[in-house]
Amino acid sequence: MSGRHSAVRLSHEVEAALADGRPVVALESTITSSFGLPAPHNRDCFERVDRAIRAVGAVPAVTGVLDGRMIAGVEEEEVERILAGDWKLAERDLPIALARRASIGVSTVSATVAIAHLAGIRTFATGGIGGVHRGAESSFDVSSDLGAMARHPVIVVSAGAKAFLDLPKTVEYLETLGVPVVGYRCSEFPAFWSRSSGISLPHRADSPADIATIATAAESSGWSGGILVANPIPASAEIPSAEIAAAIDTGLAVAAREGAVGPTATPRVLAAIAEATASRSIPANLALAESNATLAAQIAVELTR
Ligand code: PSU
Ligand code: MN
Repeated sequence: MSGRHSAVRLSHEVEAALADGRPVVALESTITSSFGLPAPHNRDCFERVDRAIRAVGAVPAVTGVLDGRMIAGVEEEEVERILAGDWKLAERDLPIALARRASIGVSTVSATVAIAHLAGIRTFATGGIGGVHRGAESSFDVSSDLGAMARHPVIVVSAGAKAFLDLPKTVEYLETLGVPVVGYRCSEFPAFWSRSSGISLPHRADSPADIATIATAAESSGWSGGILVANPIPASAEIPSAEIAAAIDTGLAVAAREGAVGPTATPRVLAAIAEATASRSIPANLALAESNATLAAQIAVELTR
């Protein structure tokens, strides 16, 4: 079992799919760890996303670090370990996790695009990307997800960025980095739990085939980085922005009071928002992750045509 780059261990299923040129969708493992969702919702998310990708005819490739190696795809008996991962790995943490032969590490968006790139996987489904945090003008807290998307040629399908971030600054920063952002059947940057943010996007695509064509054109234009596809949460699962706004304020206040900074900030705010919405934020999170998985799989299928 060795990837196109032997640094990445592929599951048997992912290895066979890549060798045959069949569609594969990378997944991050932070969202399905306790950093992203409380048990048992993390397992539920894992299973729903897995099923959604297979239903379209693609193969899911969960990324992370296992027994000192980067992985893309898990074997059946490894699922429990990846769900229980307790080291959140951004791209810059991968060298340390490998050097220390970490038993288990879960990948954020930045680590996932790095691993997918090495493994030759072009499409990735997540929930929401990390971005520019509110107050970044003093804290300088800007997720490494943004820079990683500019460096790795992977199509990232997300429901925008989590609305507790500074969404206008996140969109500006993506422009600065030169990352193409395409709204899927929408003209506004989605706000994770809500479909709209009031921030207009310059480009939209109305079919998976259109996105695949844009990705191919990006390559021929010499762009060596990725593309962000912004796919709004399904309307049936949406939480109105006025309602989620209050929960976000509470969540940010809790995280600030507890001094949650750096990699602990995002998990703490997510958990506090879940509390503040009496867990209503969780089914919304699962629905958007599933919807992103379906779209990513459809794009992956188009890319293999
Ligand atoms: N979105 C979620 N849950 C999560 C994350 C995003 O709904 O757990 C994770 C992703 O792995 C993302 C990371 O890459 O948070 C960003 O963390 P930070 O803000 O520390 O860069
Ligand atoms: Mn950060």
